[in-house]
Amino acid sequence: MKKFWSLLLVVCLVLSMTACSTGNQGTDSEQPGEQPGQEQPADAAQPVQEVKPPEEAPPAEEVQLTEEEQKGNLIPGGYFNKIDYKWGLYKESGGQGATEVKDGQLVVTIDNIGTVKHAVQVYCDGFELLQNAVYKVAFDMQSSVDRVIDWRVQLNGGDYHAYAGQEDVQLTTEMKHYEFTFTMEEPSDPAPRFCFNMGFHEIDGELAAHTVIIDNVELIILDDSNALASASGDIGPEINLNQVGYRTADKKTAIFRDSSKDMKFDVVETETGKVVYSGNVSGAVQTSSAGETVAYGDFSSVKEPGTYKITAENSGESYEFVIADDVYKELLEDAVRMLYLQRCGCELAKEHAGDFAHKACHTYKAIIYGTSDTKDVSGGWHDAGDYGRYVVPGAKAVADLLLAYEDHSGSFTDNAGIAESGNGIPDVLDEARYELEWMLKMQDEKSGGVYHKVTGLNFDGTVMPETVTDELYIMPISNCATGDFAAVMAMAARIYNKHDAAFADKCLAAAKKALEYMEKNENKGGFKNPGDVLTGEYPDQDDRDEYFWALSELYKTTGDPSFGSKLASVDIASLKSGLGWESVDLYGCYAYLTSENQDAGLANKIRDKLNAYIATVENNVQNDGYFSSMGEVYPWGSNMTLANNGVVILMANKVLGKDTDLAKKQLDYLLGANSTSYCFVTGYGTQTPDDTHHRPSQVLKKTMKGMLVGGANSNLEDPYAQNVLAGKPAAKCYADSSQSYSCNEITIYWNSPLVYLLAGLQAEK
Ligand SMILES: [Ca+2]
Ligand SMILES: [Ca+2]
Ligand SMILES: [Ca+2]
Repeated sequence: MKKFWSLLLVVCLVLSMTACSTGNQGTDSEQPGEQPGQEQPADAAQPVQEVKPPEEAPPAEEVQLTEEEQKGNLIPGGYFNKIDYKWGLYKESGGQGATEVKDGQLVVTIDNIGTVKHAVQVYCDGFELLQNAVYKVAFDMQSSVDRVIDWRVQLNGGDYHAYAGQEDVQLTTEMKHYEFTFTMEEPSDPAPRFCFNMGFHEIDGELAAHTVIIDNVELIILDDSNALASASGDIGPEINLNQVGYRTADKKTAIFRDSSKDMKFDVVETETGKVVYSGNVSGAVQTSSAGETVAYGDFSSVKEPGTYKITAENSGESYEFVIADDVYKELLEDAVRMLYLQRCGCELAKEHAGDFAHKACHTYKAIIYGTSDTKDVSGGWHDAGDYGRYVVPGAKAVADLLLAYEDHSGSFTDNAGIAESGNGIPDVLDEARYELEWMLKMQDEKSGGVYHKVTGLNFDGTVMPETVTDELYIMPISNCATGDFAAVMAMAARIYNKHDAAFADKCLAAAKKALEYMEKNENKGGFKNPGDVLTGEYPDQDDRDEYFWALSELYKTTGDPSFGSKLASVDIASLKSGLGWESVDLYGCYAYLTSENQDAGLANKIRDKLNAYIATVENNVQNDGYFSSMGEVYPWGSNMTLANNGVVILMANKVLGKDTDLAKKQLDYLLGANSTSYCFVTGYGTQTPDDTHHRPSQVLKKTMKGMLVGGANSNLEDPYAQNVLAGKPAAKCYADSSQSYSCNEITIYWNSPLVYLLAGLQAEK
C-alpha cells in the first residue's frame, strides 16, 4: 500500500497549534497488532443440536437517528452524550490508562505514556472511508498538562498505515477546537480505524500521570462528488460446486442458488464448448444459514476426465472444474507443504519455499516466564498468521498428519517438495516429525509437564519472521498441553517405529512421563495468559478429554492393560465431543476403537459417544441445502469444524461402517460448493482468498498456496467483519480481507484435517 499522506489542506483554527505540516507517519512497528485475545481462533464447536426457528422480522419502528447521524458525523458516539459509545482503549509497551464518559465527554486518565506513540491509543471503528471523498476531521480536546497527541485514520490491520492524520497536535489545559480536512486517496476501506495516539512523543519526553478530555469528535464528508464506493461484497455465480473438481466415480452435484430459476442444466466441456450431458434441476431446499432456497443438478454420470462447467438458461455459468482421478493429488501435497512453509527455526531454501524462502528465525533461547532461566525451544511450526508456537493446537495438527498416514498411507509420497523429499521416508512423516522434535523440547525434563507455548509478550508486527528480535518467553506448563503431548507422542511411538526405532522409543518414554505429570496434577485448571502476555491463549479449562485421549493412544500403542483399566474409570459420556484443539475426545474414541483387545463394554460406550456426534453431523447436513455440517451458527474457524466433521465420517467409515458420502460433501463445501462461492484453499479454484491474515503473505504481497482459511464466522469477531458482514446470513459471513482475522486467518490445525480428509478420499476406490 502507498504510505504517504493524503492531507490536502490543513485548516488550523487554533492559533496555538504549531505542527500543521504534512509528514510521514511512524513506522510499521509502531502500530498495534491485534487487540489482546482477538487473534485466538475458537475451537471446533459441537454441531448445533437444535435447529433454531428463523427469527421473525421485528415490527417496523420509527427510525431514531442518533445525534451523530443527524449531523452527518460518521464517528459513532463522537459526541459522548450517550453512554453506548463504541470507543476502545488500546495499551501496550508500558502504556497504562483508562477511559470513562463523564458529563458528555470522554475522560482519558493516563497513568503511564509507555515507550511508543500508540502505547496509549483511544480508538473508534464502525464507519467507512470512500476513495476520492473529501473529509473534515474535528474534535475538542484539553489536557491537564501541556502535551502533544496524534490523530489518525488508518488501515485497521496489516501495517496499520495512516490514510490521513496529524502528528504532534499541541494540547493545553484549555479546551480547544481542532479542525482538519483530507482527501482519501487510497482505495475505499469499509472498516478503517480512527484513533488518537496518546503515548510517548519525542517532543514531550516523559510525562507524569495526567488526564485528557475529548469531545465532539467528527468525521464529516465535505465532498463526495468523485467518491468511489467500497468494492461490494458481490456474491459469486448462481451455480456453485467443487471448483477443484471430482474424481471420476464421485457423486457430483451442482447447487443452484435459486431453485425457481431453471428446470434444466447442461454440462459443457470448456475447451470444445460441447454439451456432454443435460439434466434436470430438482429440489427446493430452504437453507436459512444462507438465506436461500437451493436446488440441485446431479451430473454424477459424467465420468470422462476433462475440464467442464455447468450452464443453465437463467442461472448462468458455474466456475470451471476438473474431472480426473488424481484431481486432489497436488492439493494434498500443497496442504502438507504449507506446514513446511510455516517452519520456525530453520532456513527455508528457495529451492523448496520459492517466494516464501527466508533465513532461520526465532533461533535464540527463550526465557522461562517468571524466571531468569533460558532454554532452547527452537523449531516447530508457526501456528497461524502470527509467529507464536503453541503446543495444544500443534498437537492437533500433528495428530491429523500422523493419523492420515496411519490410515491412508497410500495417499502420500516422498516427493512433496520439502527439504526431506527423496530421503526414503514419506514427507508427511518428515513434516510431522519437525513439530514433534520441537514438542519434545517443550517438555520439562524434571517434572514431565509440558510448557503451554512459546511467544513474545505481544503479537509481532507485519514482518517476515527472521526479522523478529523480541524476547521469546516459554509460558507455564499446562495440563492440556501435557495431555495432548502424551497422546501424540504415543501415536508417534507407534507410527515411527518402522522408520526409526530409537526415535519411537524416545517418544514413548516422553509420553509416559507426561501422563504421570497429568496424574499428579489433576484438576489444576486451564492455562491463563500471564497479565503482560497478549498472544493467543488457547485457554482450555477441561483436561479430562486430553487425559482420555492420552490413555487411548498409549493403550493402542502398547496394549498395556494398565492403561485399559484407567480408561474404564473415565466418564466418557460427559466429555464434550470434538476434534479441535479444545475438545479432543473423538481422537481418543477412534484410538480405542482401532486398538487390539478391546473391552466390549468400554467399546460400546465409546461407540455410543461417536454415534451421538455423528447423528448431529448428519442432522445438520440434512437440514442444509449446501450439505454443510455446521448448523445455524458458524463460529471462528468454521472451515476447520467442517473438515473435522469430514474426518469423523471417514473414521466412522473404518470403525462403524458409515458411508463416506457426507465426508465428500464437506470437502465439496470447502472447495466451492458453498453460498460464498469461495474455494477456501488459497491458490485453488477460480474464486480463492487472496488477502489472507498471514504475515508472510501480507509482507510479500502474494498469497501462500495451499492454506485453508477460517471461513464464515457469524459471530463477527473483528471490526472489519462487524462493519462489513453485519446482517448477513450465517454462512455468508465471510470476507476475503487480511483485516478480518476472524474470517481470513490461516492455521496449521485448519490445514491438518484437510490433509486427512483429502488423503482419506483419495484412498477410496
Ligand atoms: Ca459531548
Ligand atoms: Ca521424505
Ligand atoms: Ca479439553
